[in-house]
Amino acid sequence: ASNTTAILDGDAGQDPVFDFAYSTVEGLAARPRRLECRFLYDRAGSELFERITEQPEYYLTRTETALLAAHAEAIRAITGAVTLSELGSGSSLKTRILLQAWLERGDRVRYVPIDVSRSALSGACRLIESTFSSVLVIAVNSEYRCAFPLFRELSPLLVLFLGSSLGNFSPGHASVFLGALAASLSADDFLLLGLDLAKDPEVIERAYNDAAGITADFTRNIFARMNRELGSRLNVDSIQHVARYLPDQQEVEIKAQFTASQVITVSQLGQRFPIRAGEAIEVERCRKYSLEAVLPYLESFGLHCEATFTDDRKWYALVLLRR
Ligand code: AVI
Repeated sequence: ASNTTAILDGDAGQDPVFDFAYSTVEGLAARPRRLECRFLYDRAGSELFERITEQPEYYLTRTETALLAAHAEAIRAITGAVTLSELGSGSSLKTRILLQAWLERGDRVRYVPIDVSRSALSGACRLIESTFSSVLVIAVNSEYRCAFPLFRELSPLLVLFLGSSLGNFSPGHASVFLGALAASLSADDFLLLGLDLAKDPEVIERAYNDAAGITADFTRNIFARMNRELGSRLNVDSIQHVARYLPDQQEVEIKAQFTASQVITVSQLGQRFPIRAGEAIEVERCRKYSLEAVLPYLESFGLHCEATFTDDRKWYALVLLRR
């Protein structure tokens, strides 16, 4: 008899459905119950999120895009002709504004989008290649952290982390992420962070309770995904989206409230979770920032503020940091 040794690639054993099942079971067994918001973004969820960004109440994307358009040249003047890399690039729509500013300075540009969604990456690559023939695109299909080791090779570099996505991380996760990201950058590399600022609670609550109900569908989609992938048989119509802004915590708390009792079955792992009528499960947190507090926090990771760009209403900020 001969021995057989199997060597698995780091990611190769990772089955996305198992990952979702395991995380769902962990979150439903916890108290208070909560789901990991990264599972909101399957194909249907990503499409719903794109529609959220078009809703009149959701000011974040529109404001950030306007800031990029107004300040792309100033950003390029500070960073010089660096490689652009984007974490969670999605459709790369906003990034085209920066690519345009880079090309106007006559540079050949290298763009490295990083995203877990292969379909979003290939769509973005096609779009960029057809719009900008002199941009070299190297797309990386992975979780953010798996791409961090590449950053040394890509320096000099500007990493983009836009959309206030940092706000969806738990405080612990945000600190680990920023520490690891800062450590992966070389001296004089840059990070451009998009951050939604604390403001009138009514404006914030409206953004997460749009009249067309798209954000509500986005919340319910994580349960629809359980039906599709985990063999759950939930009536998603009886699940209500509840989004409240907690001013003291500067966070929007998004919950799914069950209006009737139901059982969440995760067949792969042989688990059942009875949910009572009225019970709420947290699906997402969206932090809002004040520049006075966030700049010293970023500095504590060795990320030095080079410039901040805000709109007239001070609703949103682009923060350019240097390592
Ligand atoms: C992706 N992220 C920054 C969005 C936000 O505003 O926190 C996700 C979102 N959830 C509901 N609406 C938008």
